[in-house]
Amino acid sequence: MAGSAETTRKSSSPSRRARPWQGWLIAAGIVLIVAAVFAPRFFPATPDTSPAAATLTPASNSPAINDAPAPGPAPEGMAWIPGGSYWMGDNTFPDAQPEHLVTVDGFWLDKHEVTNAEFAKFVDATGYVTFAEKAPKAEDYPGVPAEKLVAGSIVFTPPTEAVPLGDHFQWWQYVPGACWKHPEGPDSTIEGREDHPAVHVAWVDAKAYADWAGKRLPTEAEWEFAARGGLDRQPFCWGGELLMDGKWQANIWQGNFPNENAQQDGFVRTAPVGKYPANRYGLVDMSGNVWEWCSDWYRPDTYLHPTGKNPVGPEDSFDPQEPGLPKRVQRGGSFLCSDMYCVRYLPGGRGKGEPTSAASHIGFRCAKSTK
Ligand SMILES: [Ca+2]
Ligand SMILES: [Ca+2]
Repeated sequence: MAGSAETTRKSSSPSRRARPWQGWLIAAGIVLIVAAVFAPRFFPATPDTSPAAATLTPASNSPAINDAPAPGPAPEGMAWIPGGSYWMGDNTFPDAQPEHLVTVDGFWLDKHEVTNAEFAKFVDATGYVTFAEKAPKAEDYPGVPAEKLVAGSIVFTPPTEAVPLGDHFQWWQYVPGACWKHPEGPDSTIEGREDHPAVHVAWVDAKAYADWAGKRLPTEAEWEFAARGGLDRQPFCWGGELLMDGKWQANIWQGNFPNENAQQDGFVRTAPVGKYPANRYGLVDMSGNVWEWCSDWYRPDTYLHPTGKNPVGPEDSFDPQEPGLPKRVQRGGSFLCSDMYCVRYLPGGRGKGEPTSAASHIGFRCAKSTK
């Protein structure tokens, strides 16, 4: 200790006479300072295109929800979503980070998922046949025997015992004849479920419905803005806690997935739309019940290239889990989501599906622009 104190004392003492090498040091220091100040003006650095550079930090910005009133009376069944800036994403999901500031214009959004009754009107008016109702074409499935090429869809078929969660074939089954009119297969019906969300609707079917209705599918950014209901980076559409006053706020899954559904929220499969409280924009079932198609292509790295205002997603799709299959975004999770298996019922969670794929937990709702 004594030695170091001595050294400090010596070095902090002003020297009486500068030595020649000290002068050179001072001159070199001045040159370096001047270079540091002026060099960037003449030699600009390569633009930093890293995600961190493209993304504003959450601490420095706050969302700004537009306060302009709705531009007119709401179309039937739709809510005014005012638009504004918000933090999109959820850093707890690998494909929903980084959280980044996004701006969307105001728009209309269906208050609830499109119901069986609504979908039936579309089919009655147009004679539309959904993808799940069409037999797969032999040329699309070379080598598959003709007797196997039957129309159908994927139905949640829970096992009776606990199974490893890494193998979804343990609870998903291709059921011939399953479609929106027969959600669990040919022997099932939507009678009595007219106010449940339509399921087994592929992206192409949802778009056809939206076109017929004079609407469109929401972008992923619009969907998440609406789901958050003006709340800033809250984990749930309704706030910070899973239950409010001890009550479930969404139709998801309770119990051991996939074999035991404790149905504390009252429903094993789909629930009638609007069984749970609406969020601040008057929207119901933005979490759970059924997944909802968005217009965007899916990529896990979408948020690494944020575009700021009214983003419409990437120009192409890539899913590392199935590289050859282009996929569209789904949002909101379903009645099968739980903290044990699929937490993607959170407003920032993302899902994905091939545009002609359907299942018993996939539906949609529509948006409409103001112009
Ligand atoms: Ca449930
Ligand atoms: Ca939903």
